[in-house]
Amino acid sequence: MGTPGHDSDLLQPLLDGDRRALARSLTLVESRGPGFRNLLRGIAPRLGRAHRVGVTGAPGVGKSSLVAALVATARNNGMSIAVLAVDPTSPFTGGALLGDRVRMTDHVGDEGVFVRSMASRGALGGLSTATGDALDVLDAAGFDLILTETVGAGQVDVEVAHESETTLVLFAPGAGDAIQAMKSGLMEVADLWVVNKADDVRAEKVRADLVGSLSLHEPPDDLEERVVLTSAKDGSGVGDLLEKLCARRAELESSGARGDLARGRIRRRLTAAARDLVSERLLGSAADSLIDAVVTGERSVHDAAEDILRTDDGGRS
Ligand SMILES: Nc1nc2c(ncn2[C@@H]2O[C@H](COP(=O)(O)OP(=O)(O)OP(=O)(O)O)[C@@H](O)[C@H]2O)c(=O)[nH]1
Ligand SMILES: [Mg+2]
Repeated sequence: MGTPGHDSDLLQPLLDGDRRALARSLTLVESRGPGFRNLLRGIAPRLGRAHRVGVTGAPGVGKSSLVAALVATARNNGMSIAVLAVDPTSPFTGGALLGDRVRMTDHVGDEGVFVRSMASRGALGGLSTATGDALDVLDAAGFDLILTETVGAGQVDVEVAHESETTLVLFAPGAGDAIQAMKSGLMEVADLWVVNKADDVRAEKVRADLVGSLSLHEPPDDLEERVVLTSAKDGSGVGDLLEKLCARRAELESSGARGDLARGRIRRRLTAAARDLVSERLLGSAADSLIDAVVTGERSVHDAAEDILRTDDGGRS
């Protein structure tokens, strides 16, 4: 079934947990290679198992270190875990991400851990589309937890947060700035706020300041609960954070909010996918005659836009 050649053979091994098939599936989907639509169609009925968690925060707050600590803790609790490191600036696997990988060497040979970096500048179809598709592939591969680390640069993090069910925003003494995070809209998308580097004596003050500024915007009842102190260095608080993640997952499930989140994600992705298709058509020669029609005053821009939507795609998909 499907396209001739080897890519159609990826689906079953991917669903069976084959890690080579997983790596190749991610490459296929990222590069929009032949058969990528078939693959995504094939995994569609198998989605929804993984808890999708975004991890963000200013450079140097300890995102990668905390991710590594969460991986270790999750493995000790028998959970399988995938890490997707999204770097919007690097056209290839940059130095920082390489460093992130090195910290994961403890888990080499462990089938329950999978680490992948995504250089999203090269990703066709835009960052959120690429991230959403990659998360689907990882979900279909059967992981309990998927952590997506982003660089804390603003819009990218917000986009990735929209692809996540739970978003952690990290702070740390001496690095990062709560006010900056407020400005970039990250505070609004956070579900849990993490003050990392709790081994540093200044961490408690960062926590208190954070609770103080959050209380201006957030309902006060569970605020203290949603601010978590961790040290990726000595591991303190990491178990507590994982417990909170598991509790939130259970709560999302039982309240029905998880389904609503999925619908919200799908609405965004559908919009993006439709926009991509329209953009593709605008690159095609059919657009030239429409442009001519607008130039000569025969059509308005808005009429021409509707014409594009009516254009037959020639059975391309
Ligand atoms: N004392 C202390 N240092 C930490 C802790 N977590 C991380 N660090 C240190 O902080 C520095 C930055 O850690 P990373 O994990 O690379 O931070 P990051 O947020 O991933 O950084 P970028 O990916 O560059 O944005 C490193 O030198 C870490 O060793 C912690 O809990 N306590
Ligand atoms: Mg990092």
